[in-house]
Amino acid sequence: MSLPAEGDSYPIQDLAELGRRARDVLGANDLGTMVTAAPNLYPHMWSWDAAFVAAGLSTMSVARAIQELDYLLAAQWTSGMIPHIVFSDVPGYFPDVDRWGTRGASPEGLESSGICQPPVHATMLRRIVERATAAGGEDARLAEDFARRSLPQWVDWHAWLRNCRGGDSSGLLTIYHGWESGMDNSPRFDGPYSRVKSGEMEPFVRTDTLKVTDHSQRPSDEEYRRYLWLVQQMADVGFDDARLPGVMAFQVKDVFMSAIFAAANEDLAVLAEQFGLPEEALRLRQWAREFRDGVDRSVDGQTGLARDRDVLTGEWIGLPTMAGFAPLISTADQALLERQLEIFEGPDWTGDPRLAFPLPASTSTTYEGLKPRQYWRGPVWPVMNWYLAHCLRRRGDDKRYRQLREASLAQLMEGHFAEYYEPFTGEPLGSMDQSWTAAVALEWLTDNPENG
Ligand code: 2M8
Repeated sequence: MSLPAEGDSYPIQDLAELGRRARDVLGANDLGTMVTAAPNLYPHMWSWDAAFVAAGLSTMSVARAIQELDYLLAAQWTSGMIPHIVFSDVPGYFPDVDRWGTRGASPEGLESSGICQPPVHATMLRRIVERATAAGGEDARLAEDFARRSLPQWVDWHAWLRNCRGGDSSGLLTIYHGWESGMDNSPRFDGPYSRVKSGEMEPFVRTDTLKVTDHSQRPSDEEYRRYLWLVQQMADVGFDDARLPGVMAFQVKDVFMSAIFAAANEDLAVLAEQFGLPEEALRLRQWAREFRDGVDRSVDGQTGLARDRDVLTGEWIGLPTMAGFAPLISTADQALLERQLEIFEGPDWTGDPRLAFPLPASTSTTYEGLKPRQYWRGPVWPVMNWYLAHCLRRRGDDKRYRQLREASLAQLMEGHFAEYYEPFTGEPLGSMDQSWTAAVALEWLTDNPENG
C-alpha cells in the first residue's frame, strides 16, 4: 500500500489513539464558526458533511455540535432549501460564491451555493438528541432546547424537498445537478450527463486538481465543464424553483437521496412528537411512506437493485452502484430487505474476496466501469459505511452493524482519515484529514454494541 508522503505519525496503534487523532482532525478543521469539510480541498461547510460532523462533535461537546447545525440553519433560504455549501472566507475553492451568482441569497450575511444535498440532518439530529438525553444534565437540556427551537426550520426544509423536488407523486426526489446527490461523478449520472451540452460560458480554472495532484482521483475536465454549465443554467433563472424543470439539461430522480429522505422524515416525525408538534409528525410520516414506496417501486426485479430515473428521457438507470442499496435505508418490505442483504454480502459487493476490507465500494467491484481510485466511481467511502450500518442497526440488525464497525475501524487504522479508499489495497485517496471521516470514526468508537 502506498501512503501519501505528508504527515509523520501513521499508522494508528490502538483505538484510543484513533479517537485522539479523530478529535485532532475535527479540532484542526474547526474555524470556530464551522468545521470545514477538509483542510485544503474543501475549506467551507457542506450541508450533509455538517450533519455527520455535528454527530461526531456531539461525542465531545453537545454545545459545539449544536453550534454547527445552527450555522447551517442560519444559511437556509427563505424557500426552505438548505444550501449545499455555506462559504467561509477562506479562499481557494472553485466554484466560489461569485461563480454561483448567489450573493445575498442566504440571510444574516452568510454566502452559500444554490443547490441542496441529501437530507441526512434530521437523522443525525435525532442521534445527537438521543446521545445527549442519555448523558442527561446540561447536555440533555441543550440538545432538547435546540431540537424544540429548530424543528420548524427542519420541517420547512423537508417541505421544500417534498414540494419542490418530489411533489409529482413519484415518491422520488428530483436533482438538477450531480452535486446534489453528493455522489458527484457516480456512473449513475453518465447517461444524463452525456446529454448535457454546455454552451457559452465564462472560462474557469479548477482548484481541486491543484490540491489532489493525482488527477485520476478526481472528476475529469469535461465533467467539470458540464457541472459548471448546470450552475449557469440555474443562475440564469435566478435559482427559481418553479423555472428549473423548464430549463435544466440534467434532471434525475435520485433514489438514494429519496431513501435518505424517507428515513429522515421518520426521524423528524419522532422528534416532532417528542417536542409537541403532533400534526407535523403526521405529515412527516406521510412523506416517509410516500418516499419509502417510491424507492421500493424503483427496484429492478432482475438485479434486485434500486434505480434512479432520468426525468428527461423517462429511462430507468440500473447501474450497479451503491445507490442500488437505497432500500436498505428505507424499505419496510422484509422480502426486499433480505434480497438486498444477500446481494450486499455477495461476491459483487462486500463478499468479494479481493477486497482489503469487507466494506461496500461506491460501485460494484465486478462492474466493468469500476474505477477503483476515482472518487464516486469505485472507492470505499467511510461515511457511507457508517450511514448504512446505522440504518441497519435502527432495524435491530446488531450483527451486521458490528461487522461493518469492525471492518471500518480496521480500515481507518491506517491513520489518514481519508475522504475515500481504494477497495482492494486500502490506499487512502482524495483529501486527507476529511472531517466526516473523523466524525464517523468517533461515532464507531463511542458506540460499541459489545458494551450494550
Ligand atoms: C464532494 O463534492 C464537492 C462538490 O459539492 C466537490 O467535489 O467539490 C462530494 O464528495 C460531496 O458529497 C461532499 O459533500 C463534498 C465535501 O466533502 O465533496
